[in-house]
Amino acid sequence: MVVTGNRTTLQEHLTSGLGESGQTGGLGAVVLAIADGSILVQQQVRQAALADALGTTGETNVQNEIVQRLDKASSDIFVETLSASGQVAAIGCEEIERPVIVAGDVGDGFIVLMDPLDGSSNIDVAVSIGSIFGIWQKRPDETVNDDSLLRPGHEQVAAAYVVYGSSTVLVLATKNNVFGFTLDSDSGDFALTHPDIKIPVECPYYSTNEGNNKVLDEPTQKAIAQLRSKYSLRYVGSLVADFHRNLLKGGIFAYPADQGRKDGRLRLMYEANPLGYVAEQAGGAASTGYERIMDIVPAQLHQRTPLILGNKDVVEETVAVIQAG
Ligand code: AFP
Repeated sequence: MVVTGNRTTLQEHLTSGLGESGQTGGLGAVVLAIADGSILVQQQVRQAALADALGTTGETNVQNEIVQRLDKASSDIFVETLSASGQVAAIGCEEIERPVIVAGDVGDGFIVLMDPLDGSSNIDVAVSIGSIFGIWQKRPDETVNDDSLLRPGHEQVAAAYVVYGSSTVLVLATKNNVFGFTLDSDSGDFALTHPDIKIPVECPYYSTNEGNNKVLDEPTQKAIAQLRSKYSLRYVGSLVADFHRNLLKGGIFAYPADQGRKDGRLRLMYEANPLGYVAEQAGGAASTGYERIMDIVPAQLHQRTPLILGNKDVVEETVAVIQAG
């Protein structure tokens, strides 16, 4: 049954509604490549057990993490759809050590940094996972090389993520605009279901790995204790799923630095920058605890960062406790 009705499709939105972004068809082609890839990925995610495609490849990635077979499949799918869009000059991927430089002239095309399947450890147990994308415009006349990908988050022109949950939802952020589209699996269209998303002022939830509390420094323990005393805990362990809930319902996500991980756990270019950009366009904020995520000038493609992300007021309160020492 097709339930899309007369809702605006993603394609229609991209044709008419890029609004304040100042972007036109080129960005639209990149977003459609993400949408097309995500439809293939969600099919694989939903059928993985049946197709005997769960489990690991037996390899570790550049982050020294075990590669799941679906990590590899998702990475291959998005590299292919983005490369075929004709608008992408280079792709940085959590699963691939060096950037993929796409052959051919893409004019003023785009650079995409992605985590093709976030939440790998949840794949085998049917818990929500997702894909994350940060999108930068190539500098005019630039010949793209590995260093072209090392751009700060505030230079993103768009960011997107897809949640593979009880429904498949694609959220697209451009300047001051965040829209959510739900996949109608019968028609194959993403239809607008969440227009003009703003993080609610109320903040019912905090999301953090409470098991790490003992290895946090004292100021960070105080900050988490403050969150614990005021809000309900919700923690999926897939950043996309935790962020998506907090974006729609109000909430804060925290994966701070700890004694063993001075640089935090999450990746700046594939997780913190894109979701920080989405949060800011929806009225929220993203910080390391000491610095706005969007202002970090990256030194390495795969670098990690502490991340405090969500309702602006609560991010600011949390950061203030950390900085007070
Ligand atoms: P995986 O992709 O290896 O499952 O990691 C997921 C993740 O990067 C992010 O999505 C979660 O928020 C975070 O790690 C969970 O980390 P912990 O398991 O240490 O809480």
